[in-house]
Amino acid sequence: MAFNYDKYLRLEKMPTLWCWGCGDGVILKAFVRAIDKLGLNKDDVCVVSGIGCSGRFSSYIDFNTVHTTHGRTVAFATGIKLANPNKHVICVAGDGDALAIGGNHTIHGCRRNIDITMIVINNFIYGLTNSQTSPTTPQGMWTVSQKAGNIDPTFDAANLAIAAGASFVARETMLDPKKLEKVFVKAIEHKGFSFLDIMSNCHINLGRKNKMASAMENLEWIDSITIPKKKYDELSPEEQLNKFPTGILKEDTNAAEYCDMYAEIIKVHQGTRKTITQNDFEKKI
Ligand SMILES: Cc1ncc(C[n+]2csc(CCOP(=O)(O)OP(=O)(O)O)c2C)c(N)n1
Repeated sequence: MAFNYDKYLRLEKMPTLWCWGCGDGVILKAFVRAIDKLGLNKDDVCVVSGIGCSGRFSSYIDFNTVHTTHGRTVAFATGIKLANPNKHVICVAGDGDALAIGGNHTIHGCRRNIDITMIVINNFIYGLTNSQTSPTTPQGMWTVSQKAGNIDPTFDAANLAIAAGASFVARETMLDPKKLEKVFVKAIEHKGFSFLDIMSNCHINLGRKNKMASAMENLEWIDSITIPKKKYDELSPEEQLNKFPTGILKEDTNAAEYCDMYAEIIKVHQGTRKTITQNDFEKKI
């Protein structure tokens, strides 16, 4: 039986504003299928997005949604989650949104290990605002803010999240929607901060200006820079250069989660618990 997308979409908002061939639509479909697979009630899901093409995500899906300011998805999501610890709170942000203006919020979300899923739609550029350099733009690429070629070293978003303390970190590309669906299911099921680096195309504002004029060419490039983690680990350091491993890169199911710790703080203030020591939240690794 055909999948009933209508159940989850705000049809009155269609067609989307996304360019023809944009990966955002593929990611949105995989996301909706993951929510369906998890059997979640629409009212138990809250999607928080920022500003950017990716920010439009929250407009098109019929869950609780917040279309907030640029870079602030994790800040809003943190408040929502602390007030509603039983809801599934999911941030969707572009690479600029999540790693440039919002980089600070992102690392502290990871550090706190709050039970939020963060989907970074990484198209390697500021898409909505026409091609400014983002933290994931590869060096040498033409951007409107670095017309002689980007000289800024590229962030590995997943490595950043791992180092900052996220307890679940994965990377996939929009080339394989089935894999996307599976990793969304895993990330949402995971208790703690789950960070997903989802590589996607922007052939209009990255590709066209960097010899990848069609969506297909842009996707072939993404395919050429990604490699399953197992194979990546077998490469020499020289071969690993400028390549990104895909799959689940970190999964720690024992790390203390922020809402759980916060619940204990409430007990202290309510007088039902005496105090809290550092040992109470030590990671059980
Ligand atoms: C505080 C603030 N600064 C700058 C902007 C302008 N702005 C809007 S979207 C955007 C970048 C979009 O790039 P990204 O976050 O990577 O998302 P994409 O459009 O590629 O999905 C910028 C700089 C803004 N809206 N608000």
